[in-house]
Amino acid sequence: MKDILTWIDEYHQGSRFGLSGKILLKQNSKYQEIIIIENDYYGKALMLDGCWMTSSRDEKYYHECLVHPALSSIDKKSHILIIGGGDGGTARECLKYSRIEKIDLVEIDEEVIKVSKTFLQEVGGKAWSDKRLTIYIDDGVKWVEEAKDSVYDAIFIDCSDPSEFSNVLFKDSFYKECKRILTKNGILATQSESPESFKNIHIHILKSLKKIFKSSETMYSFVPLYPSGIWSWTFASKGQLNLSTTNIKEVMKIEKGCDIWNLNFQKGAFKMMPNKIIKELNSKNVK
Ligand code: SPD
Repeated sequence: MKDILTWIDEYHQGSRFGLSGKILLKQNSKYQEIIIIENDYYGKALMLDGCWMTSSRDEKYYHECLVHPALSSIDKKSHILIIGGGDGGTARECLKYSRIEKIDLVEIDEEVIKVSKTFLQEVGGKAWSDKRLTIYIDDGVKWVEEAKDSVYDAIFIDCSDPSEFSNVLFKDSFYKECKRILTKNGILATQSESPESFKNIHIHILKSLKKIFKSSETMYSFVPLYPSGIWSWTFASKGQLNLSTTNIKEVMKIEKGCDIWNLNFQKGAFKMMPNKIIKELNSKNVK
């Protein structure tokens, strides 16, 4: 007998972004609804509280862009913090660098990790068994507030879209605490939403980081599964950002192992800011 195919949609501003397939899991954790669907083209996809998070086919569009611009510019033994990232994709990309000594992954929802390990094994891959990775089931905001000054060389904010539950991860107070716990030239890397389908929050993130850090830069690319496709990642530092300048042998090797990111792709991606976003960033009317 044929499997029954169901449509699962993310509803967004009068549109829906859907996948059809077989639902492998639908459950509520303490924090959110978790769905896994298996689609012929995207593979297995994870949805949290009605929003697509990742899929085994297109996750590299997202994780490679979040991690490599930052880590290909850090040329020293490093201690990394990942906030969220319970599917393991960000940790997997970080662990490609031999100079990463220790990663603290702080995920509030243990179920996301369990479900990802069960259904999305290829996303976390070998990261889950790498001794450099330690998982803490905890609140990322509290973790950052309680961390000592200047302890992390890079912080990756791998969070969901803003919601009642995740709003705190987009606040100035949180970014200021991240700045405090970064080393002198440490880098904050965050997914910064879509300039199209989440324009207001996108502008808010860029303005906040520009105001709080000495330097910040935004790159644009696409994540096919997310509303409108176009997505962004922003990098900030209390020192001068010099992204992907450690053009050493290891970076070249990592580039070869990537599906999406490479140094040339990145060069273009940092020049892709749509004009309407430039205008809004330059306008005096703060929203
Ligand atoms: N619209 C979805 C934004 C989600 C960004 N985080 C995805 C988590 C993948 N590790």
